[in-house]
Amino acid sequence: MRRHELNTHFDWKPTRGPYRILSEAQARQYDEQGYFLLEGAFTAQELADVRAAIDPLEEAYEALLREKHGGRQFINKADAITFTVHLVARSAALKAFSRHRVFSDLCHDIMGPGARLYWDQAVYKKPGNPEEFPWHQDNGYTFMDPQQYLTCWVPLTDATLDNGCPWVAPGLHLGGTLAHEPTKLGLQCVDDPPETVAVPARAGDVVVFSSLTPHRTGPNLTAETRRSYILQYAPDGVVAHDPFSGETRPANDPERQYFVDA
Ligand SMILES: O=C(O)CCC(=O)C(=O)O
Repeated sequence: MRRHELNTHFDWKPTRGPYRILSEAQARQYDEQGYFLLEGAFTAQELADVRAAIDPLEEAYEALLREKHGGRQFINKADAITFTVHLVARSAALKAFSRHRVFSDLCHDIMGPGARLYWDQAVYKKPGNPEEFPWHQDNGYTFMDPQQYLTCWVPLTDATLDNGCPWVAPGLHLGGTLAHEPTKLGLQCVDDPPETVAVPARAGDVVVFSSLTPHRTGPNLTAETRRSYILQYAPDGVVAHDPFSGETRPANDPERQYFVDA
């Protein structure tokens, strides 16, 4: 494991109470291990509405992937895994969901006031996909400064060991962003972490982790699609380093990078 070249200095910024939604134990786990599972955050109706908004957009994206890109584009692969991005800009229901009290409270507790939505994407892992999605930190894809932001991995169907639930490598967030190498399945920062934990989660839960927590998901060996919606939040003023051009830009697009607190 090596540091990312832009990670020249890093100090973990711990959560600070009083908390709106985190228990003391969850706050400690987030700070020490880089993740926790928030159980029962959403109702079945809320999830059904989110899924009804996402499914047609994902289906249209996969059709486009087949027609225009021969079934492959970057880390997307038709019939295996799709990443359908920036859905809040196309769905009022998803925009409202991204500002749900659960998320604004998590942002408040973990980053303080004034957080913005940074990124949203649905990740659908298709039936019988034998491939993992490799170990990475979210900050390894686009380097954000400050490096610490929040990822909420929301299972829309139960995420299990058999269908590709997340795994995390606790503790490695404390060193900041690691160097990532390309593989045929995605960027990878570590091949075989010293400690790993599977985080199966039910529809309605949120797997909450840092942009610096290495994570992977396993194969989907079942006959059903594993559906997740990933929402990421960052402090106002965060700057994105474009990995291709090296240019920097603020993450404040009014269409999809708005403040989440009411
Ligand atoms: O949900 C997945 O299967 C992998 C997605 C992921 O880890 C990510 O988008 O950072």
